Amino acid sequence: MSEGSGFRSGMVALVGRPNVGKSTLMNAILGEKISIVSRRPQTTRHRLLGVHTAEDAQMVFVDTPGIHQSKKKINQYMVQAAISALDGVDAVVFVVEALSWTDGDAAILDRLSEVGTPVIAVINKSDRVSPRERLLPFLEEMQDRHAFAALVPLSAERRDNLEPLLAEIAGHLPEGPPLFPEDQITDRSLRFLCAELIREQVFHQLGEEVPYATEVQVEQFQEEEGLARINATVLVEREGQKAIVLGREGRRIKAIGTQARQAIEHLLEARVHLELFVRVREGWTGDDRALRELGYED
Ligand SMILES: Nc1nc2c(ncn2[C@@H]2O[C@H](COP(=O)(O)OP(=O)(O)O)[C@@H](O)[C@H]2O)c(=O)[nH]1
Ligand SMILES: [Mg+2]
Repeated sequence: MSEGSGFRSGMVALVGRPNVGKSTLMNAILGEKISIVSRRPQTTRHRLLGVHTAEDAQMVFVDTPGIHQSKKKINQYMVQAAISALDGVDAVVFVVEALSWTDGDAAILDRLSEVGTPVIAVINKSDRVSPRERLLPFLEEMQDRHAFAALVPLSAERRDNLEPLLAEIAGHLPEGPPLFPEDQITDRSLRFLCAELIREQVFHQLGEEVPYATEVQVEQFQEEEGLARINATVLVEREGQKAIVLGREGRRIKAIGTQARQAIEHLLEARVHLELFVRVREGWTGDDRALRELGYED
C-alpha cells in the first residue's frame, strides 16, 4: 500500500450493555463466527479482535464483554476489559437495542462522553420493530442524548443495513496501511476459538448459573490431514455443577460435545474428533490466581 493511496485503517471499539448484540454484529460484519453469542448476558468474557478488510479500508473491531456493575471478580475483569478497549481507538460503535433505553445504556454513554472519540450509535434488533416508522421517536430521543457521529438502525442477526455503518466507520479512520494481513480475521488462536465454541454450547444447553461457573480449556489440539483431534476440559466450581454438566448417564456432556464438534468442524473446515472432560476447580471465578492461569489477565 503506497502512501497517499487513500487506504484507511484503524481500531473500532464495540461497546454496549450485555446482550444488545455486539458479538452478533461483529460476526455479521466479518461474515464468520469468531465471537460466541447467546441469549444470556455476559457470554463474551475476553477482549477479542475482529479484522474486516475491504477494498479501501481495514477496520479492526474490538468486541468486548458488556459494561455493567458487579462485585464479582470475574465480572469486574470483564468490565475492565470493556473499558480499556476504549483506549486509543479511532471510533466507538455504541450498540443499543431498538426501543429499549435503560439506566445501563445511560451509564455507558456517560463514560463515552468523557472520551473524545467519535461515537456512532447502532440501533440493533430493528427487525423486531414494525412498521419501521415506530423507530422514529426513538431515533429522535437518541439524537438528544449525545452528539453522535451517526445513528444507524440495523439488524445484526439478519445482516440488514450493515453497509451504511461500514461507510460511516471508514470515514473516521486515518489514512494508513493495513494493521493486519488481509486474510487474518482475528488476533485469537484457533485453539481459543474452539474453547469458545464449546463454552457457547454450555451457555445454550445449561440453564441458571452453571454457564457462569464454567470455563473451557483446550488441552490438546492436533491437526492432521483434514482431521483435528481436540481434547478439552470443562471446568466448574462445584461437584453439583459437574453432575449437571455431565447429565444423566453423561447425556448432557455428550450433547454439548456433538453440537460443539459441528461448530468447530465448520470453523476449521475439517473433520473433528472432540473429547470433553469435566473437572471441578473450587471457586475459580473469585480466585485471582485461577483467573490469571485461565487467561483473564489485566
Ligand atoms: N432479533 C434480533 N436479535 C438479535 C440481533 N442481534 C443479536 N440478537 C440476539 O441477542 C442476543 C445477544 O446477542 P450477543 O451478540 O451475544 O450480545 P452481546 O452480549 O452484546 O455480545 C442473542 O440471542 C442474539 O441472537 C438482531 O439484530 N435481531
Ligand atoms: Mg458478546
